[in-house]
Amino acid sequence: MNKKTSMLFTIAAVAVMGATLFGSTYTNTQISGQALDINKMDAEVLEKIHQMGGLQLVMPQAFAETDCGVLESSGRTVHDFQLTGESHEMPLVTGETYNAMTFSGQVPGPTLRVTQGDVVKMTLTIPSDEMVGHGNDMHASQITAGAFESVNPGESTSYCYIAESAGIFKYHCSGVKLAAMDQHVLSGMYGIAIVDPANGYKKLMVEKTSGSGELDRVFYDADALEFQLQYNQLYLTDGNYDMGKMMSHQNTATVVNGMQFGYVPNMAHNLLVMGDPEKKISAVLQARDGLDLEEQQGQLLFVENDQHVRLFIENQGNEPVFFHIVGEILDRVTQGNRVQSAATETWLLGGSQGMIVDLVFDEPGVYAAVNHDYAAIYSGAVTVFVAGDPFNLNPIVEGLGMDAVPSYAYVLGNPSDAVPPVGQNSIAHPALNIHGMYTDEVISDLKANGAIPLWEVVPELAGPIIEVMTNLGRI
Ligand SMILES: [Cu+2]
Repeated sequence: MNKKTSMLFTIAAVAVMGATLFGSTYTNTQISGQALDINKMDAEVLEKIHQMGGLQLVMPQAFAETDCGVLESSGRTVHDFQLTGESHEMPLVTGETYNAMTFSGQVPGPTLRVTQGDVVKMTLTIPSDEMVGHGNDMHASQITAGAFESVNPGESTSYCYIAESAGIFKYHCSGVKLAAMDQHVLSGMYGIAIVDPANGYKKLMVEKTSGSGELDRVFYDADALEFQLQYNQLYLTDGNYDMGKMMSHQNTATVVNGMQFGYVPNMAHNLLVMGDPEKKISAVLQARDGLDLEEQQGQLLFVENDQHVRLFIENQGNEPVFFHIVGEILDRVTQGNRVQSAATETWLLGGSQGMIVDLVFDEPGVYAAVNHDYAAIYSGAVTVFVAGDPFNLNPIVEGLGMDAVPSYAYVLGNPSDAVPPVGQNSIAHPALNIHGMYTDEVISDLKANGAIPLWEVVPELAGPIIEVMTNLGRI
């Protein structure tokens, strides 16, 4: 069947389907008895239909180019984005586990970062021992939904597209021919693509007032220290996805980057701040306290004061996100490549909506990013930022033989799952520590790439830290 005949066949099929749906008006016989006799279809008939005014076939030039061969040799930068669809048991904050579905052994899946106009070649492979098929719907693409067709176990499929629009975009499993898509996404098969604007990010303007009350405009360079935060929920019964709970919006956990209460203090922070690893900084929040939790242990997000910080935030879930940072104002909110707001307290993200928040933490301190829905806060949506040196830890840092630091990231690193790949206006993080919903394989890859397993390093440093703190009279 050549292309033209195939297209006509589709028209005939649609016409017949229409006849079935609206059987009282048109009958199958009427339709086939009029013009759509596929055997008699030729250019003349096409022209007749065209002249009738209702139907015009424009194939295929009007469609976006998606042919991988053509796009790969188009001269554009090509990103080979390879994912595998894998089911794994993953830990919960309660110490129990749940049956997770992942892209490449992590929740959320790996972040793709490209520049507007680049070509993405997405390849999804499903290992042969996986029980079900999976697909990948990338919201950064503008191509036919047919490309997101599920891939069977033991098979691999690719599709290509040009990332035409800048912004942050969800990607997610499309289930098995759409069936159980909710289960797959809410069990962990989601991630983001960051498409940097072709001309880079804009400078950040922050309005302040001088001592006399006059308005000052402070400009920060486009380069920023960047983080990614993805909000979602779990709907579980005995460690398995519970569709009934999802349908009634009764989630069992609110997760940020796949984890409940993932970014909270742990015993190392207790020691440094309170002088005792057992004395909790926050009795309420420290659900992930303990070296034995390894990469699941709570970690904090460290930034400098007066530093341009850029947050990529996506609502992957089924509930709204009212994004707010306790003690801060969101200096700029961008969606796509358009500024939506400046100096705003909270910004609302519906399901499958993302935004870029630019801000500067002026004062040394502790700031909690929350979903300002109290149910979400108390079920896991608390992410603690520490700006500058609010606990006067630099004397301890210097006592350990290091230079004073502008943020604790220079000592402890920032959590690997909260840091996106480097883009064209990224300030490099001083170090990364291993933190996230990862399989052992992902953890060893991170180690090989230089991320620090703090659960191994901190016990070795505990002795020297206690000695310095004792000498300083802090304990
Ligand atoms: Cu899936």
